[in-house]
Amino acid sequence: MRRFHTASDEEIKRGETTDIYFVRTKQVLEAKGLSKTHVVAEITPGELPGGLPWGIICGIEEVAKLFEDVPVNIYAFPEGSVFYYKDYYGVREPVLRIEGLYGEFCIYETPLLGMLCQASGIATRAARVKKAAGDKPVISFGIRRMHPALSPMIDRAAYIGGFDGVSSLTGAKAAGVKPVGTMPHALIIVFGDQVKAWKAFDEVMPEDVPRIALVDTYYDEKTEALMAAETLKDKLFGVRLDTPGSRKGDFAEILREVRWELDIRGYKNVKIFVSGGLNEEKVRILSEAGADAFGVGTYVSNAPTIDFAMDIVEIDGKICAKRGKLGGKKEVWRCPECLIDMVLPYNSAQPKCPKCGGKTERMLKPLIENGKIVAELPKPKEIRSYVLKQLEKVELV
Ligand code: PCP
Repeated sequence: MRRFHTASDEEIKRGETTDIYFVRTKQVLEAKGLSKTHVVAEITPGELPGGLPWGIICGIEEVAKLFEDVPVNIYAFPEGSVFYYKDYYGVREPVLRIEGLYGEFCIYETPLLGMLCQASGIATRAARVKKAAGDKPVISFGIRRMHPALSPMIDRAAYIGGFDGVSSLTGAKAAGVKPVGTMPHALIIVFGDQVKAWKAFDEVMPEDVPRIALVDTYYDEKTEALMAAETLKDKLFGVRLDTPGSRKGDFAEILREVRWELDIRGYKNVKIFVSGGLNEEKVRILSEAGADAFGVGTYVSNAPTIDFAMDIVEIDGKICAKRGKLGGKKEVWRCPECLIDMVLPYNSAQPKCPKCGGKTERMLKPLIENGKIVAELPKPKEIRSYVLKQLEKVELV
């Protein structure tokens, strides 16, 4: 009997989260002796949500685990790679290619797309928020907005996208980092007194937990921020403003006031952490207004999915395609300097970068060979560094 309405690892691995029409397709092909048809299938993105100029591919490690022991070959963009809806010449770019007997993998199209569409949507929004925040820390606070079964995937994708930390225990484990957090309003309300709550937090928490006092529960943020500074003195690392929408008004102005009042009294070292209803635009504005760190939840954990689709482009070596898609096996060549892509028929010569004339590299790298994972699956920390490097070369618009 299922405790929660979530699929187990075993059910996902057996392909039981698939759509019924793939099960029926397999039955028909088997009945008509066509399930051993060798196909080449490619995964391409539709237009990115809101017409975004680029995305971050995420979920590749899970795809590798899904196809482990499935006798096919898969070539994919390395996890964390920037991808585009269309290449430099306007050709839609495949981010993953599967080669094998269609009957062996047809039921896995649904979970495959699910793993890429959601995680890439989250990583893409996280990368945009991180780019808006620059070097300032951004923490993922969004698990409470989504089903808890997804917490490892959501926080891992936010971290890979460039976030500096995540709040959930399972998410931190999946990202290979320690969970990050401050204190909830509940702590202050149970004490019924913010000063008693801050002092208790300081007395009980181990040294390595930064003393970040929540300063918007009962009084004005400016007042509570000074109370926190006078209460914890040099032990106060920062104050968190999670100002309720009804009181937010000009949040940037509130921030400047808090900064001024702390500085004029010598609390220049006290950081200002903001959270609640943040998106990339608000992060940019509040950063300019003096915020030192951000807690971002819904905007990232509930990010729109990327509209990836899988299409067969070769049958038994013969080129084919449905309307709206381009037939034949392709390669994506990228200039690592300009992050410019060119999609070419597979056997085409290696092109030069149309912008800098530099050497290009293949992006569809071996992931699975005959069911065996052949790619080094990097740690989330390494993938995050790869993403941050690429973010230096792309613009938000
Ligand atoms: C929550 C948390 C973040 C909010 C939610 C998540 O605040 O502290 O600020 O961010 P989002 O708005 O981007 O989804 P509350 O539930 O108001 O407060 P508490 O911190 O007391 O849990």
